[in-house]
Amino acid sequence: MSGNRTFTMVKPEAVENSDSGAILAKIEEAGFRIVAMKKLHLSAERAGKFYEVHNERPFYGELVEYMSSGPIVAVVLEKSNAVADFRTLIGATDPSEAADGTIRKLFAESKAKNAVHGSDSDENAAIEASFFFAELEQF
Ligand code: IDP
Ligand code: MG
Repeated sequence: MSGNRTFTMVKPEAVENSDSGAILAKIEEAGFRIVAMKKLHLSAERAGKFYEVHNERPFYGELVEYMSSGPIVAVVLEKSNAVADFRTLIGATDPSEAADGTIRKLFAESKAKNAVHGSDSDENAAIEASFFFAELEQF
């Protein structure tokens, strides 16, 4: 393996806006290698499970509704320092606070509809990748 891994999703509003390709191009240009990828529509139940760690937060219901509102693109990525470098590439959760040139600055609509997910630790990246992909689907 040439690096470590992170997990991302292109979120429903970015898929709907036909931004998936442009977002994936930015990700590859930044040196990330695509290890696994698929487009799918999460049920509210599956979205709720993915974001279970946030179930006490006031925005949890809105987040689950949004993430199950349309198809997403789920992607496992590989690069050295993958988790931290990907968080830098996507920018702050709220696009109004995201640095210029970041994916959220370029493509996000709001703090809720913020274009992409990014794992927050190596441990969660592995859990999130295995939520969507079997070991045999990751190259
Ligand atoms: P992150 O995606 O930057 O790691 P988290 O705090 O883990 O941010 O929140 C998960 C997701 O929940 C965010 O990406 C965003 O879609 C949504 N979210 C976070 N904070 C808010 C909020 O204050 N209002 C609405 N949605 C939010
Ligand atoms: Mg997070």
